[in-house]
Amino acid sequence: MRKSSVLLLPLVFVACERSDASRSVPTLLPAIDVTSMPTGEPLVAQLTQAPNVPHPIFRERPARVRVELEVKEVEKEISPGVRYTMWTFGGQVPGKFIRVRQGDVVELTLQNHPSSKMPHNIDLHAVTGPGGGAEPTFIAPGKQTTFTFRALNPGLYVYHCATAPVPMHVANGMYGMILVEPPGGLPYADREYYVMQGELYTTGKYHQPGLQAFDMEKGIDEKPTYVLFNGAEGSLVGAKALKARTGEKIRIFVGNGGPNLTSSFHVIGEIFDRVYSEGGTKVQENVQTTAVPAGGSAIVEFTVEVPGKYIIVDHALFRAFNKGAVGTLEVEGESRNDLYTQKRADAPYTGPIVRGPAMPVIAPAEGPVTGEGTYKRVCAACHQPDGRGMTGAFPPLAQSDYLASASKDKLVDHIVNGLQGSITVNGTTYNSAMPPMGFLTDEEIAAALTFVRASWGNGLDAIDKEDVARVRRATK
Ligand code: HEC
Ligand SMILES: [Cu+2]
Repeated sequence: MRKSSVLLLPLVFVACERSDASRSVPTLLPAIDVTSMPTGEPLVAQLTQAPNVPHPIFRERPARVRVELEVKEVEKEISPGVRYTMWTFGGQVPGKFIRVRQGDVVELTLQNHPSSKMPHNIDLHAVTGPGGGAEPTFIAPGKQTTFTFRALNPGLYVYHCATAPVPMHVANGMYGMILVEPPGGLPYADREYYVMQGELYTTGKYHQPGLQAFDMEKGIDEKPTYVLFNGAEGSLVGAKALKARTGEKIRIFVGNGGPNLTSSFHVIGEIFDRVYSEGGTKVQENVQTTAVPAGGSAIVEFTVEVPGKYIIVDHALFRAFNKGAVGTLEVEGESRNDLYTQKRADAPYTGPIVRGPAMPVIAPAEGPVTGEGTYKRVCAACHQPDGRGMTGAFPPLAQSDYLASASKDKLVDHIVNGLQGSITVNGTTYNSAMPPMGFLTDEEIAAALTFVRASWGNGLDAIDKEDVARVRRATK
């Protein structure tokens, strides 16, 4: 919660203490000094519209920073054929992204466009001071005003309009985010994006076409017609999808304007390596879904390994499927079958996949790798120690015409990637499945196949581990 002005004094004192302590520890970063005013001409903050984020701040010390935001009431398409008069900070929903540094003195000018019908103001959660700036920024249409605050705490903060009726102004799109970077900034990321969730309460049903009005009853009941990312259905799909390449580290600044719901923010098929929960300083690791409260935020970071389309959702799934809360992240790059295989052709249903004994528990290899050893340890449970298989379940390897005629590469592929579907061995049809055994080393696979090919009178030549390595690479 916001600190009252009574709390401001001890806070400044704590900041001084911290700077004293850091003096004894050699560091490249200057301690945060909030007792003296930054000098020099004010810098003009470059604000961005979602999903873009302003450049990181490399400044070594606090500065005076000028932020200019204009409130405009504009009719927008929120879904194909559905229109709504959004009240915006900067012409879009969510409002423009502001990026400053801890200790900065922010001079914020709020303009209310002459075409507006309502007065508006701004409450920034990054502000220390009662109301977060709401009272000094209250302005009628066609007016502007400036107020100054000091960004004392680092973090990712929501801002919103706080003019009565406040929930209506927020529901109409009056929310955005301000990032206050710690000294030294956040760790490097290849791409940064801005995604903010919000609800819309329309008089018409979901997808009912035409210009929709605000429905106060639905708002009070907390039953939104739409739950959207970045102000419109489809704002993050197709040509507007977020983009990345495999191997890149992605950071998403996630916000939730609400005004009512908590978001269960999730990217399908990804795990957040790091989450700055609630937009604060502590990092949580290996998170599937992060809770983003109304009027709150989270910074999520992850590296994308596998190319393809990742769907971004509020995992309260009716919101994703029936209220619009869907976005996409499209990742380009080399496929990674070692991490994730694509669907193979559908095989006819076969009943229990492996008939006969269940998959044997394979003991770890002991001592040097030999063909016979690997065969006994891995293959013999199904194909039997004498290689004669089991009628109706496991085909023979002894004197197998399939083995004799299949190419070496094909045999290797069967072991690495498994084998299923119908095959005929010595006139008998088997329609079962051999599990993939890619966990075996190249050497083990080569040795086992060489043993099989040389034993039981098969009289076939050796397969070497380079062959296995080549096939493995080719089928990746
Ligand atoms: C869990 C049981 C199981 C294990 C373990 C297993 N196989 Fe198989 N194997 C099968 C089944 C079942 C088939 C037939 C698959 C089908 O019907 O499509 C098969 C087919 C084969 C074939 C082709 C058909 C033939 O008879 O010539 C070869 C070669 C083969 N396996 C070699 C091996 C080798 C070498 C190993 C050890 C590295 C091994 N298998 C381990 C179950 C197994
Ligand atoms: Cu407003």
